[in-house]
Amino acid sequence: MTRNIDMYIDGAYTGALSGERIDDLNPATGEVIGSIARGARADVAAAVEAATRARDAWAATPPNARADVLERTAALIERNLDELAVLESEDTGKPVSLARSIDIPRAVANFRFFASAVRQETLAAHPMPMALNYTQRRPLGVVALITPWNLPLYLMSWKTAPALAMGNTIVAKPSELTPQTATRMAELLTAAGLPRGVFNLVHGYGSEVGQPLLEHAGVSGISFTGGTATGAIVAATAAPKFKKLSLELGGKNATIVFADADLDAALEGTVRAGFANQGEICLCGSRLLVERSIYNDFVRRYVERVGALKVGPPGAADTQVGALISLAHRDKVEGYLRLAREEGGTILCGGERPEGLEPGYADGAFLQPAVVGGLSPSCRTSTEEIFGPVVTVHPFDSDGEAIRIANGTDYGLSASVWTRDLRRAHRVSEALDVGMVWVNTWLLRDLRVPFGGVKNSGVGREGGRYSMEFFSDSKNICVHLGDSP
Ligand code: TXE
Repeated sequence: MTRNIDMYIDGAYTGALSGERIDDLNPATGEVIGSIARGARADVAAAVEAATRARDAWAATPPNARADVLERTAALIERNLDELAVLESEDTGKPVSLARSIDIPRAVANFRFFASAVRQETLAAHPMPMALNYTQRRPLGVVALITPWNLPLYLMSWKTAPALAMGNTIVAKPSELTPQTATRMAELLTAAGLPRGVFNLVHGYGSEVGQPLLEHAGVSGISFTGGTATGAIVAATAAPKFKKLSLELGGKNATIVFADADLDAALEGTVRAGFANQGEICLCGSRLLVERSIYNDFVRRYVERVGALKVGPPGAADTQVGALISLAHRDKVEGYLRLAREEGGTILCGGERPEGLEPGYADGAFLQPAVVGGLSPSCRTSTEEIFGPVVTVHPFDSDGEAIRIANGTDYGLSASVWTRDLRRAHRVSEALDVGMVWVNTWLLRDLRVPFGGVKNSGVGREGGRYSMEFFSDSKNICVHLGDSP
């Protein structure tokens, strides 16, 4: 029984004007679980028109009233956590347990955080001897939110909450591979009291729906998360039209383990960093750099732990690694494992399609997590984003060498550093060309901090006041206070 996954425009679900639809596949079983409205340019136009009609009234809604809607949305997402976790897992192949513990709770947190942030928002004043300057913040207007398939509700809510908090209206486009939770979120926003037309959702392929959305003159700002290649298309389309743009793109993040680290903690943290969400997180530590004096022993223990990760049906409680997002993506990852061998690497564990999965999962996009040794840090396998359960391991002999290897890719998103020497931790962290560094941990998130990367990992920052500033324009008003003009 496949369900209709429709677009949400002007407060109502709707199919595409063309009547065309796309299959929504469950990557763990290969089954068609839904029929997605295949939007196109005309549907984007209808969505932007609805957002434009709703724009001024929502902008004029007092921040506390906007915050109330966000808080009610958070409560509704929390109340529907189990259902949303299953939908998320069906679309992505990730373990239900991961969606229940990370993806959906983080969506709740995103809405709560920005509800609180907008209630507390303060604006600047700059007094002069004969004048007073004060800063106002105004919404951008209609914004486009375009999100990827790896953390669907987590990232859609991360953009939707601040955009609404700052008074914008929205046309959102989730990945065509993972449409379900964003579609359900639209309904929950309405149930929370969001007026019709403030949040609109279009489904379809990037080239058929995403591109027209970028091009639409009624869209003032674009927040995009996805691949670097697509990010370049988004930038090339938006820049000449002077639309405000935030780009969160790919990564090839280094995890650096020094000999003096708490190695048990480092083992735990680096396995999670490498393979959480099947390695399909832009922040995953896909390059493991280990100080030579402990390299053999640490890598032996690491390979043992990775080899023991339970790959299985997403619904099983003990599954740690679910299915990749699609068979095509698994092919891409397997292609990189072939390249790894061609480049002189040795597969130390994993990289095979698991045998003996329960009936119904034999056609799923499963792959055993792989660790690859013996590669040059500068080869393609070690420097290109694979975005799957593959980690390359590399020895280093000095802080300087570790920094050079870590900085030796076109990406610059994040890194983690494991050491007990905090002077070294600060020194190495400052030397890494990335947007975010974790020391003796990974993916510990405070929603106030700036999130984003450098180089091919993107432009701009989201999170806390960075999101609020992105989703608004500031205006300075200078008032002369003297008698004489
Ligand atoms: O991203 P895409 P996907 C990386 C990772 C992954 C690659 C592809 O390398 O393999 O991106 O993942 C829409 N105009 N990351 O397919 O293709 C598309 O429909 C407008 C890192 O998710 O970039 C989808 O909704 N929109 C990333 C969104 O863009 C377009 C997390 C992302 O699609 C478009 C996920 C166009 N021309 C993947 N073409 C991270 N940094 O978190 C596509 N889209």
